[in-house]
This record gives sequence, structure tokens and C-alpha cells, in this order.
Amino acid sequence: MASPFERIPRIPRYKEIVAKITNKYRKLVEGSRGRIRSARKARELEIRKLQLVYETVYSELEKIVYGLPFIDRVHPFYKDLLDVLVGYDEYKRAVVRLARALKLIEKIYGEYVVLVKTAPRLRDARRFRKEGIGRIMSVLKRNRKFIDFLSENIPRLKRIPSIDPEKPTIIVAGMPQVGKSTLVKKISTAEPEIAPYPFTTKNLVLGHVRIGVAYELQAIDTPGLLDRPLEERNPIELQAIMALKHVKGVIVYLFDASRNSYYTVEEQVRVLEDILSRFKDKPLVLAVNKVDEADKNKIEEIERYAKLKGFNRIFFISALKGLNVKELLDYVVDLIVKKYGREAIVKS
Ligand SMILES: Nc1nc2c(ncn2[C@@H]2O[C@H](COP(=O)(O)OP(=O)(O)O)[C@@H](O)[C@H]2O)c(=O)[nH]1
Ligand SMILES: [Mg+2]
Repeated sequence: MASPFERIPRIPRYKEIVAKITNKYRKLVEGSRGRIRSARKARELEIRKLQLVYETVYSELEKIVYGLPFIDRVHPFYKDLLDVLVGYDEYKRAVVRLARALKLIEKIYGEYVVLVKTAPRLRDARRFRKEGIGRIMSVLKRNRKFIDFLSENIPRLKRIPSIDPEKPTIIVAGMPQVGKSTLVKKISTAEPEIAPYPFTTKNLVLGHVRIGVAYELQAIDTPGLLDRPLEERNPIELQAIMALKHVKGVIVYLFDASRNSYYTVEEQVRVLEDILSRFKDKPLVLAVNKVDEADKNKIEEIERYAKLKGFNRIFFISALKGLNVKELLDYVVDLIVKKYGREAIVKS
């Protein structure tokens, strides 16, 4: 399952819909000029006018209402992102109102088309046609702000990366420059995809990891997501990050223990603690990266910390050179299988 927002059609603005109706209407009127030679034809034209407005409004609204995913069936991961990007309540209200508008214009059309057809005189038929169109257009107008709201805000959803929240995922966390992207690339079968993530400036790297022939995982690095303490985030950013808690999987926290690492061990521990406290029910694995350039003191410091905290495994890897990466991956797969069962990683 990919992002439910990927295939949403473009939503027009209210004004575009009105312009479309006006256009079609004008063509109908121009096309019939000089051809109306009987009262029957004249009445048919009145019916067609009403029908044209009704059908255009209906199909435009229908495309919106049925083109959007039904929010209560959207996966919690994407629901959270929708909430930060668009607003859950606003989205739902807009869709519900437009769905109601659909029903209403259907009812109005049903009533007025009968009136136009059965009015005793052509004059009356014309009056009913005008009234019917007026009512349909006024329903459209009353919903203007919902149409424009969706038109403006939905495009943002389309840029959400296509993470499958039900597929077990290795979420690689750690401070900037520790080697997250390098690790994701190393374990991915093909070239990873690069996608923006809401409220972060950098892109997210999304890779697919194959284990044997039948099993598959996802791996994402989290640039600008889990790379500094979450308490420094504004609430919106925080919510976008916390959506990741709905993604199945394991966090791999990378330390950079190289001699010229950008951050001290203490700083890296602070970010780790923050993640631990917020993603309580996700297994977390510690890995120390860049062992090919390791600083012994930093390694000892990390080991002391891990022991104190009761971590019974640390992996010493080099993502760049591929050192111990397989061991780390095997361990992560075991954890995933223990937590979610072997079925979870079977390729579909
Ligand atoms: N020596 C060494 N350098 C590494 C290793 N892994 C990554 N790097 C380098 O560290 C820098 C930052 O890596 P990157 O994957 O972009 O870090 P990210 O910001 O955490 O995604 C790059 O120059 C990498 O080549 C490693 O195992 N050993
Ligand atoms: Mg990176």
C-alpha cells in the first residue's frame, strides 16, 4: 500500500468551475441560435440548459468527493500527516459538506426538471429553468470556501513520500552526518528513492531491502527528522515526526564515533534519549558507525552508556565499507520477525 494521496486528481477552484459552466452554457445557447422553430424545441432547450448546469456542477463536485480518500479508512500514519498538512477536521468537514451539496443539487434538479417539463406555458418553463439553475449555482456558491480549501491544500498531500506503513521498516536515526543515508544506501537492493518529508528541509531516503528472495523491508533515513532533540521542534514539525510511530518497524540509532565526528557523544546521547522517550514501543538498536576511523575514547564512552542503560547489543559498523552491516541487518530482521511475525516481511 502506497500513499493514499498519490493519485488524487487536481481539484479546481470555485471560479474555475463557474467559468467552465459559463463556457458550456454559452456554447449551448450559441449553438441553438436560429434553430428553435417550435414551442417544443424551445422547451427542450430550457431542459437542456438546466441539465447542463446540473451535470457540470454535479460531475465537478463528484470528482472532488470521490477522488479523495475516505479519511476514516486512511492509515494512521497518513492520517497524522494529513492532520499536520491540511487539518483533519477541516478536511473532513469540507468533504462532508461537498457530499451533502451533491445530494442537494440532485434533489433540486429532480424537482425543477419536472417543473420545466410540465409547466403549462413556455414562459413558466423558462422561469422554472432560471430558478432551478439559480438554486443549483447558489448551492455551489455556498460551498465555495470548501472547494477552494481543498483545491489549495490537497496538493501538499501529494508530495508525501510513499512509505508503506504496514511494511516493516528500518528507521535509521542519528544526528546529521553520522552516516544514515550511507547505511540506507548500503542495505538497499536498488538505488533508494529520494522524497521530501513534510516540514523538513532535506529529503528523505527510502530504500527497499531484500532478504533472500521472498522477504522485503523498507529502510528510511530521517534527515532533519530525528537528528536533533525533539523538544527543539515546533508542534507542527513534531507532529510530522511523530507520525512515524505508526510505521511498523525498528529504529536503528547511529552513533558517529569517528575522530572528527561533528558531534560529541554526549550530544548524540541526548538525541537518543529523546527518541527513546517518544518512541517507546519501537524496538531500538544501537550501532556505532565509522569504526574504520574510530576514536577509542568515544567508543568506550558509548559502551559505558549502553551498559548503564541495559542495552545488551551494540553493533560496530562501517556503513561506508560495509563492515558488520550484514550482522546488524540480520539482527534487525530477527527483531522484526519476533515482533511482527515472519508473514510481515514476506514480499507481496
Ligand atoms: N569513514 C567513514 N565515513 C563514513 C561512514 N559512513 C558514512 N561516512 C561519511 O560520513 C559523511 C556523512 O554521511 P551521510 O550518510 O550523508 O550522513 P547522514 O547525514 O547521517 O545521512 C559522508 O561523507 C559519508 O561518506 C563510515 O562508515 N566510515
Ligand atoms: Mg543523510
